[in-house]
Amino acid sequence: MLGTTVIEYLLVTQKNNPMATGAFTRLLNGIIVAAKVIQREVAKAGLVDILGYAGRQNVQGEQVQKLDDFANTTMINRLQASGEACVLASEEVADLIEIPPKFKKGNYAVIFDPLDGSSNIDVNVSIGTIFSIYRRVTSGDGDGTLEDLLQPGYKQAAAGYIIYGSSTVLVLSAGNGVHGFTMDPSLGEFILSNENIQIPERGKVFSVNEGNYNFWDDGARKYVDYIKNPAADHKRIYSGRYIGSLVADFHRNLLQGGIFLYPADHKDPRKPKGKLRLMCEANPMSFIVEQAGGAASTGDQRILDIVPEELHQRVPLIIGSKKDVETFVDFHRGQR
Ligand code: P6P
Repeated sequence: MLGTTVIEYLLVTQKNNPMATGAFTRLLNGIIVAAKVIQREVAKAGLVDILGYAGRQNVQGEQVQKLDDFANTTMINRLQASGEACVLASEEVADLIEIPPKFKKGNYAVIFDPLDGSSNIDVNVSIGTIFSIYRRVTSGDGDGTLEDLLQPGYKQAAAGYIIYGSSTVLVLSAGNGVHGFTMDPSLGEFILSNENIQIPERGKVFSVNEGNYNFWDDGARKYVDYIKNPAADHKRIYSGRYIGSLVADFHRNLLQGGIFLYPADHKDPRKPKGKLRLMCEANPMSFIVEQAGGAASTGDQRILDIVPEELHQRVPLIIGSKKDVETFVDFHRGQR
């Protein structure tokens, strides 16, 4: 029912699940509160001295902006305080993040990108928080371990993102479809606005940084040449839309149809598999897109089947409308 808050929605859906104890709702409430706090800072980022670089680099070797730090600390604090997480990991932090003794430890492991697309902060482009939730697999009620996090994406209990744009929208899937909740600033609540989102089977938009064209392998180049050719057998004119913020590009394609590509490229020998991270970008977005009827692949395999080897590993990401992703895979495998 539209007009429902996200917590009311969870309580209703949880009511129908005898296994539900309220733990998941308490964990997600931690993320919701963090999102509200982050959104407040993002909204005024241009007004206070929170812009500019914090003068340090994150584990990816990228300059960290102050808002990155703030979002990271906020997510960590709220998830720890929820009492429902046993271990955390962040795109901004090299190693696992433990739950301090003063907090109860729960049965969920959470990995997140606290502010993805943060290089766009200074130019007022939409950015977002991305999160991925797993059930712990280690026994006991003590600290979680790397084993609780390095699970293949198909084992996610839930995944979602918050996009801080013209409006602030939480998109969430707990395995029963994908639902969007838009922040009502007058209430300070996320209100159900898009129930059971389904991505069109084929889109008319492609999102890729063509500046990397000469660093791609043949399959990626041939695919992009193909969709840019209106005389090709797809019989449509694709529009190129690339914002350079995964959450923004993904969200548009989820609602309107389309394909986002960050193929492997040979530009940076340190990143032979492309730029995007498996655990805190590719897996959560792939979980969501499959729940919405779409697909996500490296070109060689389904993203959600990848058995992770390390927290910050990178993967090629081809994601969006099912038929568009399938066509890319054909080109990638040299079958077209
Ligand atoms: P490029 C932002 O830094 C990010 O991780 C994603 O949000 C975005 O899709 C991608 O990098 C953009 O990368 O190399 O095209 O600037």
